[in-house]
Amino acid sequence: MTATRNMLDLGAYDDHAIAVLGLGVSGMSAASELRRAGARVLPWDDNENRRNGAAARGLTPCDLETAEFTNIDMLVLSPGIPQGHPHTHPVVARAREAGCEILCDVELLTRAAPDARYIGITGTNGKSTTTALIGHILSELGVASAIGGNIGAPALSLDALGTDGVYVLELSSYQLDLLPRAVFDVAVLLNITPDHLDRHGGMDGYVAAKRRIFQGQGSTQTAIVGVDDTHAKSIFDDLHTCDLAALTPISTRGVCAGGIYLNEGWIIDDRGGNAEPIIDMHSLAALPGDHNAQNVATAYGAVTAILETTTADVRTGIVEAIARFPGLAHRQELLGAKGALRFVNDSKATNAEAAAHALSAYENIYWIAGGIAKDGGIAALEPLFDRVQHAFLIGEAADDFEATLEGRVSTTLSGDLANATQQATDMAVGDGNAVVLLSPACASFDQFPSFEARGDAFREAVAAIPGFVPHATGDAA
Ligand code: UMA
Repeated sequence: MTATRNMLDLGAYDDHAIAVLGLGVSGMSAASELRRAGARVLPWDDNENRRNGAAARGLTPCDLETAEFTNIDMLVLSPGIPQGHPHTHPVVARAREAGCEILCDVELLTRAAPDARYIGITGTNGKSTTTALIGHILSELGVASAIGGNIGAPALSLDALGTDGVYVLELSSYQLDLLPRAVFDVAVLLNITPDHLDRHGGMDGYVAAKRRIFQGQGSTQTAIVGVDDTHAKSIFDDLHTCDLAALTPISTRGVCAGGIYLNEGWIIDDRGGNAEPIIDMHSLAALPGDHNAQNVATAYGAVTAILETTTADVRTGIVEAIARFPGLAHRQELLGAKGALRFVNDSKATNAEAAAHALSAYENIYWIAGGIAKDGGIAALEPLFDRVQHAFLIGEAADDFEATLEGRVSTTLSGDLANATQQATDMAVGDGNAVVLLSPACASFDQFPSFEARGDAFREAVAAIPGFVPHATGDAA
């Protein structure tokens, strides 16, 4: 039996002329849902294959570079399409000239379901884990909820939730630039470090995009902000001038008055001024490292804010749900163990900065790395090399990585992932509390179609190891 979706009501767009530029994940979903609601959809993509794909699904492409925008009600833009830096897409320029409203699918969701509640999560790092964790906690507490946005499920593919429902949306800086009116009941900014600078014309533009998550918030809305980096901290300081229901700082650097913070391994809630210990981070095998403490503290803050309660029952429910969170696939995902030897899949780490999180989280590491390196390779990871017992190098970057590691870490040129997994296991078994860590610091495309395929291949290779026991969710070993 096929499950039926509880569709969003987009009836307000019946017979409206709506241009949709970009027919990838978000654009195709927006075009299909709007057409279903009776809108006259004008879909376009610069890539001919995408246009043909849309045509095969009954959406007739319309060249928006020559369309008359004065007759078009709105332009739904895919987040990846530039609208200022490094250039303005010509269709965006035409729409602007004609005064046509430009927005993204997330804005349409907030307009289609105005009575639902919204948690928006942004930040340079950790937003997918935090989004998934909040969604997981709400669902374990029995709250109708759905997660989507940048994490993968496009906003208009989500179910209608009704007035008690909570949408938990991961928002990229690209999407935040395309939200003219959306207001989040709980808006979360985890952190800001340089990223996507080309697209925002530099750091100021990037920070300004992140700041937009708090736009329109007032006395019934909550802002939650990580205060451990200077950019996010300065936004936090600015928000003091706003009349908010609550402004909560998050820190992993010890006591943070009035906030939620990590101190001596525990998440402490000091919003009520009584420094209440909430959860021991050491008990969360699927969420290792200080960056995950930031994600956990933030998720706890967001859930209690949206539920407007921290009663003992709710707190216990949240803590139990966090303990059962399996982690996200391919992001420091604990696959399981052979005896004391753990296997961690961090295939999503496609650059050195991402791999740094995993290398910081463990101490006795048998490291599988390589693929197609980014500029700078793994040189920036040098302060973490002491944690690596041996590196097993794969793919195009293997020789360069071997040169960087020379004199610091012993290496094996393993060639491919299957060899690397076998060799790392053989060497690491019996070495106390060791970890075989796939955290490649590289793109996967030399040997795999995607980082997901690379992580899946690692999962399969590990599952075939005699004596391997998969990680049971909630097992805090
Ligand atoms: N296109 C054009 N002209 C252009 C540029 C792109 O026609 O000048 C077309 C492409 O041919 C393609 C489509 O636009 O067909 C792609 O649109 P898109 O890049 O916006 O990507 P989507 O497939 O719609 O996926 C988007 C998000 N992608 C980006 O923001 C780049 C996905 O985030 C998100 O999961 C998805 O919507 C569902 O909401 C991915 C991402 O990489 C994970 N995000 C960036 C990040 O996390 O760093 C921001």
